[in-house]
Amino acid sequence: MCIDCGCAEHHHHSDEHRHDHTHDHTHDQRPSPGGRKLSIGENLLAKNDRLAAANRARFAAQGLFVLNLVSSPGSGKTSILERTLRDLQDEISFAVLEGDQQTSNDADRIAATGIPAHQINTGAGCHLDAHMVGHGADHFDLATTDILMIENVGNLVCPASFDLGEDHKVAVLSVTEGEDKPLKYPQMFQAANLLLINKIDLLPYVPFDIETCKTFARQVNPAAEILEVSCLKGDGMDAWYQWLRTGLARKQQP
Ligand SMILES: Nc1nc2c(ncn2[C@@H]2O[C@H](COP(=O)(O)OP(=O)(O)OP(=O)(O)O)[C@@H](O)[C@H]2O)c(=O)[nH]1
Ligand SMILES: [Zn+2]
Ligand SMILES: [Zn+2]
Ligand SMILES: [Zn+2]
Repeated sequence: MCIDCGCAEHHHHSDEHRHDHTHDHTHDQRPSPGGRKLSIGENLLAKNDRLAAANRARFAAQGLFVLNLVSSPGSGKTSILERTLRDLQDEISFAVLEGDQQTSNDADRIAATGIPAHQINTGAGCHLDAHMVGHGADHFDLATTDILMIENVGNLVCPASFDLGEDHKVAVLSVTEGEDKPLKYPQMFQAANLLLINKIDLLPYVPFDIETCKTFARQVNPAAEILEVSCLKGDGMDAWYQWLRTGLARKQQP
């Protein structure tokens, strides 16, 4: 976690917000004055982990399969969601939480597919946290939803440290970013069970060695599954859809 960026101190928090959801939290936890920076981070993450556990229990009670999409800005998270929703919406019931610092651009793009979408603006904050997601989920009818997709703020650092109560983090890395990213941002690639290497339609135009990228990704996370996709052209998307179906079936079995 980047304790120094102060990201956690900036996100908006209104004490007047609704609390009709079940997660059990207090709003008065402040790190002790003069405490070490590390203990601020520890406090904050411990609080986040409690709220994430509450989210996870709530989602499990509904048989909801929950994914947290993480990547640097522009890797294609929203584009992948748009295509996935269009292709699978007759088969699977989705809801989408969109995290961005400003604008509702991504939620507007998702809403255009007809799928329920809610935008969370983090202001100066560079990641979603479990508290925001708990409240964000109140906007959906979870009982009739199969998969909740959470698109995190585009950032390869902070979102790695914040559990949202998801089943899996899914990392997206596009071929224009360089094959060394799993080594440079290992926390994120360790935290993600699935890596989507996106924009493979651009491989003829960029010096990106996909096998080297996979080797680096496996170096930091030997268990990760890796799929190559182009959400623009559709290549590889069926394998991703199959991964979604398998995960959902596992979640919904009694
Ligand atoms: N060539 C190509 N372009 C793509 C592909 N997927 C996404 N793009 C383009 O990449 C750009 C960024 O895509 P977005 O879906 O907005 O990326 P994002 O990860 O949601 O971005 P942030 O929310 O800002 O972090 C857009 O111009 C997309 O059209 C792909 O598979 N191939
Ligand atoms: Zn940060
Ligand atoms: Zn996006
Ligand atoms: Zn709250």
